[in-house]
Amino acid sequence: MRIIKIGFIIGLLVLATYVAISEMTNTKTDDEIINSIYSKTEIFSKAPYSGNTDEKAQHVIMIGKDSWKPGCEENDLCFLPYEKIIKIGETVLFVNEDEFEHNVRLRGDPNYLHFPTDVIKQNEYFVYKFEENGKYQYYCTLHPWMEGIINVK
Ligand SMILES: [Cu+2]
Repeated sequence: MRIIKIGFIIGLLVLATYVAISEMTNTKTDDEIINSIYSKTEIFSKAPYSGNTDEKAQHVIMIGKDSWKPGCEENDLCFLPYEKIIKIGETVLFVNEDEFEHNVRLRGDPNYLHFPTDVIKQNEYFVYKFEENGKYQYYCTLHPWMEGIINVK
């Protein structure tokens, strides 16, 4: 009887450990997200949207689901993460996970970070390399409540 109880407790512990580990691995790193996107699509050569570089990105910014609706800004969930700290010369991959089109433009700059189009469709990407340090505040012109910061140090 006692052995059965101990066996049951060990079984529960193993299960709890398994659940905890799979929870942890669900949170993907930027590297994992970038590698999985690059393995699915040749974004450098075939992307309808490009930024200012063909280099592989080191960082990801997601355009969050439902950010076309006002309200995402209350919890900084429009661009994810709201603020990203990167180094000079690093490249950011922007991914539109929303079902609506969006764009990315720096405050005080009439140009978009991507071309030739002014919108990024669902599940489309572009890459942008930041060559100079500074705090880059950007937003979506279609949904001006969508804001984010890239802090290049
Ligand atoms: Cu938008």
